[in-house]
Amino acid sequence: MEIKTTEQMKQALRSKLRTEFGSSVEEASDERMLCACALVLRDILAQRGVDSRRAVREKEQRQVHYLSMEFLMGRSLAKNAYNLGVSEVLTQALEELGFRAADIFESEPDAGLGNGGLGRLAACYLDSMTTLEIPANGYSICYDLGIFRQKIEHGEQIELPDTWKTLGGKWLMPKPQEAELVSFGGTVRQFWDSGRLHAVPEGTTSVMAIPCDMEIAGYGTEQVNTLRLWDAKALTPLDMELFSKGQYLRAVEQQAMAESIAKILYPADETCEGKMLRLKQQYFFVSATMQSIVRKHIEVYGTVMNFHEKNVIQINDTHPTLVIPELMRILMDDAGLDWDSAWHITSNSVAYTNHTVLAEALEKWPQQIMEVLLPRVWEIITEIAHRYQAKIEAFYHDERKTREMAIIWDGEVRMANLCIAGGMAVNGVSALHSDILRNDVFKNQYDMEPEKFRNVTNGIDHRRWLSQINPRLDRFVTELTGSRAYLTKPTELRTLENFANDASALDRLGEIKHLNKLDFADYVRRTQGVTLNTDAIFDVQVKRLHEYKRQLLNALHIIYLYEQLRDDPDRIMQPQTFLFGAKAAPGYAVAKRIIRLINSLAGAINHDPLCKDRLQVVFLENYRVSLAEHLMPASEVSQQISTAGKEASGTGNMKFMMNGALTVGTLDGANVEMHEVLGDDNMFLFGLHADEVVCLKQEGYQPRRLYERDDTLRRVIDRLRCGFGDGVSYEDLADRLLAGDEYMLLQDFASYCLAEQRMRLSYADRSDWNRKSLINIARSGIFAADRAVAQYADDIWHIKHK
Ligand code: 26V
Repeated sequence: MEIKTTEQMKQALRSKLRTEFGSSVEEASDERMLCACALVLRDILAQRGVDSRRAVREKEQRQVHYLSMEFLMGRSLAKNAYNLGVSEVLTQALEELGFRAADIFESEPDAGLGNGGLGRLAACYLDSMTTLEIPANGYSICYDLGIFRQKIEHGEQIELPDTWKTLGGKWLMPKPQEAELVSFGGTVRQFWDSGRLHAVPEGTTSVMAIPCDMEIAGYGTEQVNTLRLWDAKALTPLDMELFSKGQYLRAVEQQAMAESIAKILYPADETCEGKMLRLKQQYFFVSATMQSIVRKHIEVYGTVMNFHEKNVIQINDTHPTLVIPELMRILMDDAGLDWDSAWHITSNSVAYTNHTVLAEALEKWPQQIMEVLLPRVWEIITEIAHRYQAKIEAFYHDERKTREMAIIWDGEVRMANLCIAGGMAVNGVSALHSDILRNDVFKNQYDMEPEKFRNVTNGIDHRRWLSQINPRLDRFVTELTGSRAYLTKPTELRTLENFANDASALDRLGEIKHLNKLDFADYVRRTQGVTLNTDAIFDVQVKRLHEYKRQLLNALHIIYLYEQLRDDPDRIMQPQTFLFGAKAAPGYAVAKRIIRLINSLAGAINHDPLCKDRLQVVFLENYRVSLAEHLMPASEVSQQISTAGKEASGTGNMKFMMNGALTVGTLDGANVEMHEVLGDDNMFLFGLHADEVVCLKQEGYQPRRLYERDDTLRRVIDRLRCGFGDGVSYEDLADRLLAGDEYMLLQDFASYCLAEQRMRLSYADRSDWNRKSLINIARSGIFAADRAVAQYADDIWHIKHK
């Protein structure tokens, strides 16, 4: 049934409530109504999905398969309604049925199947790939529990399970008839037959992978793509043989083992050493995905020989690296190809995106675990490693390079090296990051095969991150640019600059920001019971908590302001409200201490009458996609202050810019490209550049010298040691800075304080500030995911797009 009018929507909702829940409209709670909405839209999506897939088969189109351990989808109701063009009728229908539409949208849980930037990027790209009419599918795991919910108790992070599926699962369509079997362990028996070496696994344990599909709508297109999430099920509910022998626990053990695979998303940011379950997750989703792709390919083409012409496998970081040996395995063991043919197909199908240069984050797996868990895959990896080594030796004749570039070394498998060896392309996610990959992290590989290396600067879904979440700004843009063309042509935002000297337009922009701040303050009061000072600058740092992102530097600066105020209580100053949001990996002790510190600092400042209406610090609990959606429109200052060279790109930076916040930041990741379009006038840069960081490290960085020489800095660090009146000392953090300060906070401290000061000064001239804000929005179009995805399609996937 087509749904075009409010009446039709009401009818569809009523009927869903009756048939799915045996409920009338009057009986339905908000949650139940939310489910009805999801099911109504899912029906439309499912129908379009069938048509889209048929078209791909009939036209024999080339397809993209985007593999990622994480898709941080957030909420889907508003998104799907927007893309299907039924936002207004849905809102209207809900209101007429006696519900508050806003409450229904707000009652949807986030699908938090990701940790941070990497997972959110995958979600934004699904939207753009579909909007650009690229036949594309995402693949991941259907985690029972997404990223943990964060509570703050006595200033400390508490982790709670995230049971998103009860409501969020309504978008999923289980397809048990398309299940695949994934095998672990056992041994490999090899034998020669008909002139070919056969490999047959024996004594393996199998787990069933059941696809749960989420259909993805695009904007302004009938096309629908699929996000396929694999759920894990045991082959049999229990082992009857053991059961009848009375061994009840062992009888259900295998089932529990199988189903633990899709139980929970790893909260990353810890090294994977010895995490057997994580490797099981990786192979489980990779193997199921590749079997499913090859099976469908053969259904259409009857051969695997043209696999690489019809499919491209994009892998999001190294987590799905096992696609390389797995595709080799399927092509050789199942399809009967020889090594060279299988290698030709594989190495022309797979492309790899790198998302970090932090040494501790480059994935390595102990050989032993691989050997035991994946014996056949291990054999194939050994052979790839062997051949790659021969290639390196022939090219370099240099033992040191052979060691550095090796795929297997010292009993470990280096996943990035395997990706570069077995893939057709490698890309970084910002210009600076891609340069660092070429000139430093993967220099040897680059010198040997320069043609493989690319850059694709990240982008965000600007329809979600501007148009949907900031309706006031959306109307402003529409009016001033004279159309809604920016929704599919994000660089149209540029025409806003015609109003850079139009006083009334600038005033209106300031007014929009102010109203958004009031809305956000209202939201924070309702959800957290905290009252924000809406006359203060909203100065925001939201992202995962990590030392390299330097939330601690932000805190040091706040301590500095607080000390200034105590020295001179009559000081006239620009009021500032500092907002933080960040989850720390549960095992990352230092990160948790920094959260504790921010909360201590908030406690002291917010209760000190001296700070009233001048300084405020708020830690926003449980930062997630839906909270970001409330926050971005209200933000005025965006903190992007990582140590230069460490943040691969950042994408939060783009969301802030698009919503008119001004950046205080280092020349790191995509900030560099923001600076290229904005210039010094429209952002507040500070700190060492990436090359200077490297030099200073080489020369020998001595943070203690800075502490001794700089009185201001010394006071701030000493204050950290004393704590903030709640009996907690931060001596450990102070010592960490003095002893090593790996991320050079002390080095950048003075320059950071100056940048903040320049920012406050600029804020005082409101029309000038609004002009800068307008220019930020106007020039943010290049950071749209549509641009990034089009580049992937042109430069890596070689696939047509709208
Ligand atoms: C992982 C780990 C694991 C070991 C301990 C340290 C550590 C630190 C970071 C990570 C995350 C690696 C992957 C990741 O999420 N990268 C992010 O990807 C975003 C999308 O490209 C990008 O914008 C962020 O700059 C980048 O940090």
